[in-house]
Amino acid sequence: MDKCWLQYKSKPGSKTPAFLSTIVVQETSVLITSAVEELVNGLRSLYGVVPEVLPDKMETPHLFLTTIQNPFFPHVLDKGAIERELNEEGYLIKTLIHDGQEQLFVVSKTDKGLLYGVFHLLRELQMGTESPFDIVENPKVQLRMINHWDNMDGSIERGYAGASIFYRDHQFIENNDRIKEYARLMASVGINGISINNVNVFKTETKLITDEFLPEVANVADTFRAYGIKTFLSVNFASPMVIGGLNTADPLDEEVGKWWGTKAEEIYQRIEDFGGFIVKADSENRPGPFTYNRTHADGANMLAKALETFGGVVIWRCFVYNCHQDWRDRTTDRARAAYDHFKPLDGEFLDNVILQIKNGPMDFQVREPVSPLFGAMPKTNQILEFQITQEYTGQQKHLCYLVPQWKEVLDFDTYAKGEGSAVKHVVDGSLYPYTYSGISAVTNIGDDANWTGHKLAQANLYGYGRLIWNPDLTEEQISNEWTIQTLGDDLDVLEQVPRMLADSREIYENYTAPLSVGWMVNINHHFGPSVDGYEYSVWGTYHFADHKGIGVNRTLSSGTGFTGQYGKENTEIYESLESCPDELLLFFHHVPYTHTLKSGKTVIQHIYDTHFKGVEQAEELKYRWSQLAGKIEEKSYQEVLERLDFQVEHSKEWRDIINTYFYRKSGIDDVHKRTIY
Ligand code: GCV
Repeated sequence: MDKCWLQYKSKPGSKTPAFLSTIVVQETSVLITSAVEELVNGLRSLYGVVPEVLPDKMETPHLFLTTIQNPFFPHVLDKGAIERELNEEGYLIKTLIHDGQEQLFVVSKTDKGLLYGVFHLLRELQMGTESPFDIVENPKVQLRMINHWDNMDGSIERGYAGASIFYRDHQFIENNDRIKEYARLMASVGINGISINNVNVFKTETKLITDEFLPEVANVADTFRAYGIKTFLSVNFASPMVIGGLNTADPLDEEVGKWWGTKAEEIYQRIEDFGGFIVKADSENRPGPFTYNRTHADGANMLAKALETFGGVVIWRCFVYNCHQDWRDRTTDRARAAYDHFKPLDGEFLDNVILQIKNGPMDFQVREPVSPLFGAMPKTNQILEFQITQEYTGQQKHLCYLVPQWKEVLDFDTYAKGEGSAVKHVVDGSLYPYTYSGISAVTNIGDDANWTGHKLAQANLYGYGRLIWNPDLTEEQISNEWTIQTLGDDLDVLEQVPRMLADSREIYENYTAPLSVGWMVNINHHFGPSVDGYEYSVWGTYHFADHKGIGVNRTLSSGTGFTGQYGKENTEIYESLESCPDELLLFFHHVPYTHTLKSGKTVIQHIYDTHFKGVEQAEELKYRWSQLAGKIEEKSYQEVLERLDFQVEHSKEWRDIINTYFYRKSGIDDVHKRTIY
């Protein structure tokens, strides 16, 4: 099994710093056991020596792990200052010199903070950082979650890296080893919550909250707990009918409320720190409160009441839209849906309800604007949902590093409370006094030996964790860290790989759907080009290309009015053709192919140019990788090479289909007279 970024490969000639040969730890807990185990194994692997673990303070050099709860807290440290500086999950890593000898302290308020501190220290050591250390870290985001779309038959909805690590044939997999390795990986980047089943909750999965499966859910929760991760479940809103014998799931029905109350009690009896429920309701044919003419607030609050006494939360997804649209109807705009449904309910949700909002108003396209719902609900807890799994971004067969996209979203200014109201401040809870806030994402892992199918897609998983710990980290810092830890510190590798990652999203964007129009994929599986695949369908995902032009008019003045859902400053930017950024043009405007972009090119020439360029860039990616032969472990090298090879061929398919389609539609020649079919 691939160790991903937790390789801890020894460096030839590296000497164990004296202070790492003894670990002093005076407290015990499951989390501290994990921290010590990580440290011992990590140091053994890095330096080839097994450090001694002692319960007593030493005069000789050592590494001291301690929380501020420790009755023997070392007096050389300023406890008051540390208490002020750290939050519940933060830590301090500090070198002090005592009698001319270096001592290293990892200090936190809680056991979880200590575990995070240990992972950070190991990361520094792995990256070759040398003492003295003086690090203070606090995660900026409270809930740092991963969502699984795993089904109990072992399949994963939109999974591109093998089968589920949790389930097979409608049962839990008995051996927990893989889950433990996963928990280590996730804790190492600070993930603190994981939902373990698909938000589309089918028949068997509905029973995850029954005695049939709860003992095994509890088992998984034990494994995650040892790494500071809370377990969540996606639930079926119709459960009272499907497994409860009731004839309604009406959220205002007393029996329904009672049923969920009893359920919650049963769950918490087995899993004391259970995180709560994720709910996809009235979305893509899943049941929900609309059946009973109730609102999303009615539905969410009913579940929230059931979980309230136990400290659980309801994470209610805002991915609600009409998926039975008539393509002839130009007045309904799917992009408007989340805001239209949820904004009017601001203030109606209980305190332990959190709305989970996808980053864009449509659905995880390679580029789309940021959802206008962020910042628009000051009285309702919000978390942001990203998609690490590459559903629309090449399905882990193409290289597409998503950290740049996520950073754009987090840095986007909503202007909700004037300039500086970035999405990152909504989801870190600093813009409004939310009780809960955070970031969630659909994971990209499966049981493939390398976890993510495309080895380089591990960078997305790593990058997600690191970025949501601190949204101000630069993309470069994250990709450098990942590369050194995963692929080693060869100078050529370090020169090429982070650059390949950095360029990859734009490359993918270049040869796929242009200028944010999105969706030109084959239906259902969403892989490969099909320009009109979704054009005459029920899904609300149209580009409206005809012989004159393309794009969706979402303006207030003459379109669907979607631009009006943003704060005034953004409405103005998107509303006007002059100020709308080129890369988002076709999301907001329908324009003739001859419309001139800010770049000075016409739309049609931009389409041709980017598609030719995208293929050249894909070829270059492959070339850059091929230069690293012999510098990267052979199996990974070959696997990535194969995928890059596929990407090149597939990008040609994209280029030729897209260019040919628009050439035939528009009848306009490429000014450079390249081959278009
Ligand atoms: C889990 C998109 C995906 C679906 C997914 C849905 C969602 O529509 O294609 O597979 O369902 O989003 O986020 O609920």
